[in-house]
Amino acid sequence: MDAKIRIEELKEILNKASVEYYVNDNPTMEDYEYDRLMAELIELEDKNPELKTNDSPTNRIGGEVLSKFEKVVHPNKMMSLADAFSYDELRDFDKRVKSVAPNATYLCELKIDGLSVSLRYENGVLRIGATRGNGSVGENITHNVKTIKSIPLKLSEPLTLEVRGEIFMPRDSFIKLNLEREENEEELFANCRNAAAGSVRQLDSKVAASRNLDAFLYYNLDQNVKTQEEALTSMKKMGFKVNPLYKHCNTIDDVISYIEEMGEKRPNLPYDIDGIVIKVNEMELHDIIGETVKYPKWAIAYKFPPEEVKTKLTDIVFQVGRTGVITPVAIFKPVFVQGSLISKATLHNEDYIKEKDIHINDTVIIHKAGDVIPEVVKPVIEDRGNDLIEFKMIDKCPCCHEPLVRIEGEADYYCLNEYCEDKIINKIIHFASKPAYNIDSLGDKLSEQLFQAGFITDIASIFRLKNQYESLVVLPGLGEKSINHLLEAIENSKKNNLDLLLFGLGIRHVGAKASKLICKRFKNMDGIINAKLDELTAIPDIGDAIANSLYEYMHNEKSISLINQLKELGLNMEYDAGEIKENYFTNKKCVLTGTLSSMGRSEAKKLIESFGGSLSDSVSKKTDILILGENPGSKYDKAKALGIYIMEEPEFLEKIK
Ligand code: 1X8
Repeated sequence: MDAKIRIEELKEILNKASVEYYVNDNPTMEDYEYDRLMAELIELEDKNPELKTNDSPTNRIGGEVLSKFEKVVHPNKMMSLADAFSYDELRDFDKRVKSVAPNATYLCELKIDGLSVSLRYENGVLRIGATRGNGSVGENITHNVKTIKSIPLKLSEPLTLEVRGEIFMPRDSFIKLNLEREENEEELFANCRNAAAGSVRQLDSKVAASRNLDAFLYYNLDQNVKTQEEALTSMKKMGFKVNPLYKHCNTIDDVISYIEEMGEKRPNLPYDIDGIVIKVNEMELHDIIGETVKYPKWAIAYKFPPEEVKTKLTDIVFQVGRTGVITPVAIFKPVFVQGSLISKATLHNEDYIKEKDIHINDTVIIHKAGDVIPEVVKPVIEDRGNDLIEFKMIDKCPCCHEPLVRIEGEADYYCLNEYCEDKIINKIIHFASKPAYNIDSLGDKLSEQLFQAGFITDIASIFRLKNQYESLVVLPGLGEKSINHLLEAIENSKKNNLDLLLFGLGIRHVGAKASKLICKRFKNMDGIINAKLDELTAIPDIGDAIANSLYEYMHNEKSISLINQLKELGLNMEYDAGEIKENYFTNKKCVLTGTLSSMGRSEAKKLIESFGGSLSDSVSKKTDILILGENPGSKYDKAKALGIYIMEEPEFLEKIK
């Protein structure tokens, strides 16, 4: 048979089977048969490359590698939505709508927590997939969009149109991905949204193809339809995946009932949602109601309050930190909270547990503080059974069994045994970690393995590993390649700036920020060793606790011996302050939420710091600027509530020049 005819035939069969499988949840073909036909198509296209077209399902496999993302100008601006955080705000929205369009009704849809995408089809063939970017200009991610199996590469009719929707990663794919990353000691994604965004922003489409992304479509910009509901049903007919949980509501009270109902469904959905989108259903009213520069006035996003989930607290265990501090940790039945599966949370100390009246076997409420760190909010008293076990603080170290000591005026218990294994291993892990000495490829698991095998005994021994090459390469799971990689990373790290070393030493109370301030003041390690106590407390933002702890550390024989060994091993002992140029960001405290399209978080941080500003993780009253990326999290809501200046990406790029 003519290759061209067979290719067309295969494309049609495979694309149809894909729609049934991925869009309609209605498999019509055995996997085996699908794979066999796909293999035939790949072979035919390999032999006849001129016959490979944009709509070929072989595009799903990925393989295209770009050197950079191209910009795409959106023919129609991609607006964001105004947010509502309460039912009162929704009722205000309803009043505003009804004042100009008394007959309006609403279409309510789930607000998918992913990233917005615009898809352009020409004559029925997918040509461009683009991110929202700043609304006017996005990035061309067509190569990755084509790997998303529920997005049709070809429509059944030769239509030219733009549709919009949300690319997301289902929760189970996200869990699987993070498990794999954990195994490979790669950085974990914080939630489904970040994982989806990280996958779509890959130059190599094979990566996106391996990530099991999915997409719901919810806007159709080019079909003449009378209502939003009709837009959804017509998109569904064209082969797009449309979320079925939408509802047409005649009144704002109906809208609120729908929100309540979806709020209850939310924890059990297979994907993350962060709210409900409410749109005026009648298209002809959209123009009458109008829009602001940023938002359409005919739609609003109701944002769910931070998710709180109930689970059973099954045990309280104890961890020994690098300073010897003993931390009780709650173990509970694993639950999904705002995009990640969690099974434990710190309980801080004995007083905290007593104050909150937390018992083993309590049902507890869990949420994420600042959107990231899981926290036990409180026990549910009315759910208590007769199996409660009262919490008891231990009096011996769970690792080395030495008696614990509670320091006067402090809530914490400490293990003071400097040979306690857990303490040593956690010191080493902290030293090598990203925010500290940042030794790439010496992750937690490898640190622990090398400690257990006796190769690493303290921080200095990391830099002597190179003398044991022959014994290292035969360790299970390692080998020449990974050992070379590790030793190279260790050698490279020796050039690190002094503040990373000071923080890496793990001196109690001396965090990353304090380390920088101290290094700035004393310039080199000898200056810090010889610093007087009053010179330390004179540094702005360095309090008595930090100063005393540092002073004590620097007057301890063992610490000095460690520092001398590190000096001999060739670690940099000088602080390079970098040249601070002054600009708008000098002395400004910034927080970033969402993803910037022009740079990663660490690059933004470096830039801000080069001008003498700072970038921290959470919003507080002291924050000066919230830098707003794409798909912001709850930091945005908090900043708005605190009246903090919100800076969008174009302004950030302008001011950071
Ligand atoms: C954003 C989203 C919309 C919808 C669902 N999820 C989102 N993240 C929807 O309309 N069903 S609309 C939207 C926007 O306009 N920025």
